[in-house]
Amino acid sequence: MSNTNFIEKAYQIAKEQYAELGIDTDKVLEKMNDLVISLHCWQTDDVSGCETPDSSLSGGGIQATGSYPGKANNLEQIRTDLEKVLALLPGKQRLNLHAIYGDFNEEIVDRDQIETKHFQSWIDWCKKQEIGMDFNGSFFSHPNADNGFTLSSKDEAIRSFWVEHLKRCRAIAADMGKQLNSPCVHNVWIPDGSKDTPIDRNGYRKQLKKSLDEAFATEYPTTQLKDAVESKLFGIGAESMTVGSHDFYLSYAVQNNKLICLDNGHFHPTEQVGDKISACLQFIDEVLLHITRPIRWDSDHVVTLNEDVQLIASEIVRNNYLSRVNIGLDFFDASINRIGAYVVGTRAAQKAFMFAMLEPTEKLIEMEESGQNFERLALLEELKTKLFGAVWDYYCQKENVPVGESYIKEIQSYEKEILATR
Ligand code: RNT
Ligand code: ZN
Repeated sequence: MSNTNFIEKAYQIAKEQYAELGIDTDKVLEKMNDLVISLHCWQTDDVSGCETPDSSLSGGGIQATGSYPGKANNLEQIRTDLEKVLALLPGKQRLNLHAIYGDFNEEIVDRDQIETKHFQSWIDWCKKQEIGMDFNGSFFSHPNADNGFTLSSKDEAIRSFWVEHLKRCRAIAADMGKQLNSPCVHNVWIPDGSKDTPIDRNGYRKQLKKSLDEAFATEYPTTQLKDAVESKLFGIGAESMTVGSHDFYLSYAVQNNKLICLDNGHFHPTEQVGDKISACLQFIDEVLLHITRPIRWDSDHVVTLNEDVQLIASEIVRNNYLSRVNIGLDFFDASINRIGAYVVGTRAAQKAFMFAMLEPTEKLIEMEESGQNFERLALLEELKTKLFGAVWDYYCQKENVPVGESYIKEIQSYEKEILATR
């Protein structure tokens, strides 16, 4: 039997199995079209960016570890790699770009000088790929970020430099959204914080609020731009206090009708972002997610299909929140094949959503409401070993991308033919 037939046959059996639970797998495959994942550009080059020929990551508590060969060294290589990634993924994606990835053409353009023209070739690239685009101001790897404070700085020259950066990034993001006919989510994450116990927590938070108010003063239509703010618990070198904590940004988002960005690497280990979605969405219109896998001090390991990610996906699907949740990824691993990291991580997130769509939620709610909690637990456990893999494989086949582990070989050839020559 050919492999294609085998996959179809397995799918037919899975379809019958899920039908017994009242789930129509064909409909689930259609619903997967509603899932759009924003691919972060920064896994291609360990968050180095394109500002100067030798730009490299410094400061800000983001640290890429590893030196696996084949890292992208310029815009062209970044795009070639992203095209490979897109070709190996089923479903729909967007591009999530950081401001340090502009097309600066060997010119030195400081962060308070960037304009849409520096990102036009990216916008055109996205047009060609038929994908939308998201954007991020870059408040790290810069001399003005070296003393630990950016938008919350008490040094007026530094603070206003970063306010200008944010203003420009929002204008550029709105242009991206307008040109691509799809609202661009602009996310603000700053590394600001303190290694040791500070005295004036309040002073820094006041500064941050003031900076955000200034930078957000210009309004753009929501068809072009959606503003998000991202909190963090701690960073390397900022262990004692983070200015932009969750309390700070959630309050800011509620008061100012902004999106809160929930990065599941930015909370206490026993807190679950999956639990926060229905809490936040009672009060704000939309959230942005940075799906990742925190390990000890690191918030950015490659995503795998774990319970954390599953709860996030299940909560979104159960409540029909796909249209109110913007899904981004945030990981960077420099110790393995970087294209492989993307494909493993993105497919893991997609699997979590498909798994969620294959859940008989109404049945489970009925059990819950009638106090049948043993039954609820048992069914949830049984669902884990249903024929989910057969539905996933069939989906990949239908989408014309490598099925199952066969993408490993494709990445190995890409490594031999392209990455090894860098
Ligand atoms: C850092 C934040 C932030 C960055 C990217 C590069 O802890 O998660 O989102 O990872 O902006
Ligand atoms: Zn993040």
